[in-house]
Amino acid sequence: MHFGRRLDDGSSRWERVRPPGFGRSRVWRSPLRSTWLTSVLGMVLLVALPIVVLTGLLSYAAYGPRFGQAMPAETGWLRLPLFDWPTRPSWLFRLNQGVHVLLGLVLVPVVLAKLWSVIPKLVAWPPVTSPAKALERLSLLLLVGSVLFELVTGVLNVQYYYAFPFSFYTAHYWGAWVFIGSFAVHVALKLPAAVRALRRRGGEDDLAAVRPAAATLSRRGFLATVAGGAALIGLLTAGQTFDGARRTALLSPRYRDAPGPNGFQVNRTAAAAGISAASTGPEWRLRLLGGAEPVELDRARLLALPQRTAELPIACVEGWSTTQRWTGVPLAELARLAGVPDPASAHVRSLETGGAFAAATLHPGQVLDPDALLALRVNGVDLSADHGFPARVIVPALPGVHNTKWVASISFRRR
Ligand SMILES: Nc1nc2c(c(=O)[nH]1)N[C@H]1C(S)=C(S)[C@@H](COP(=O)(O)O)O[C@H]1N2
Ligand SMILES: [Mo]
Repeated sequence: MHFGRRLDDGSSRWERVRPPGFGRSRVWRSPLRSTWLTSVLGMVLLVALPIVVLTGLLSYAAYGPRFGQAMPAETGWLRLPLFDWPTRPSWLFRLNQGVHVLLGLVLVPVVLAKLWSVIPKLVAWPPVTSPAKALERLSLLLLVGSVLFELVTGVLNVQYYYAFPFSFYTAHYWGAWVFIGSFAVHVALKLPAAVRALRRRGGEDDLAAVRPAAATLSRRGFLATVAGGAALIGLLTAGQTFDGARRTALLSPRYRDAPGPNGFQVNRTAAAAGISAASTGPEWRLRLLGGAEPVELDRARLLALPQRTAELPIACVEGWSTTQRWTGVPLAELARLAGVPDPASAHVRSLETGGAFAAATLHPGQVLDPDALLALRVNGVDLSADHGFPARVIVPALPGVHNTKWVASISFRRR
């Protein structure tokens, strides 16, 4: 494997067509690089990335009931979810999504460090020396491309920055499958060498620089720096899922409603959703559809029905979550009032028009859970405009985005 060094002497034909700049192995002079260092970082990723993948796929399952409708049209034909996402325990989605986002963010420095540690190989010249090498390089291209794509789209989503022209949901999902495939190939190809390098401990090898610069840091110091960066990101993010530590979540700023019972996170305000005060005033009616006749209820009628109170989390796909005390009418009761007591599904529509969050479809378990509510109040007071006044859906373990605010109608489908 001293191929690269010989080429650097400039004796071969390949060397004459070597591109200038970053492809030069003498550009990468850090003496810290070694197969041992790369293997340590690789082992961390080997354990942690499958957890990110698994929680990501579970999140996808939580999003998509198996019957069409709730799935974005582009992915509707792909029925990955093999089961209906449960409603219990109510913190299931909160935990799953918290782990997915937190671990994904914490791993950013580790992924970058690992890429940095193998740069000389990534820019090795000539790029391919055999068909087997060509396949390996293709899998690397897909691996590096997909892991960076997943991290970048994930971070942008968490920061509400929808700069890309495609659906985050679809792109992040397909990117994950490219990653899963290329990751499996990579592990199969590299694990034996990584284990050997870890057994050998230290030592120089073909990742070492051709003309090393003076070391400014030990390998252990480098690993400690990466671990410190990861820990710092974790500390500045984890608070978004713990009500007590909210102030430490400096990396996930969220608009919060005015202090008081409604003073928790808001993803989209009533103003941003185009909800007018007139449409939520005394004229507002909840329409229940799917039975023999449509049923209309105003807010006073809803408040006169038996109320139920439940402590339930709102857990956003972006990783933040918060548990509040919600009070309202059980969805099962509304299904009975509509004349469809045993529905196959419920399609909830918001007053909001357009936008991916203006409607959601619930499966029967999500309608009939006793704590699945059309909430009218939170923490003992009326919902604020930003939290969905006059009424919003709140269902145990349901992804935040499906807890539709400013509900206009619920359409129950018969079995
Ligand atoms: N109509 C409507 N409902 C909505 C949204 C929206 O934009 N429009 N945002 C959803 C998202 S993404 C989340 S996480 C929760 C947030 O609820 P909160 O703002 O009351 O905390 O509401 C959901 N319900
Ligand atoms: Mo959300």
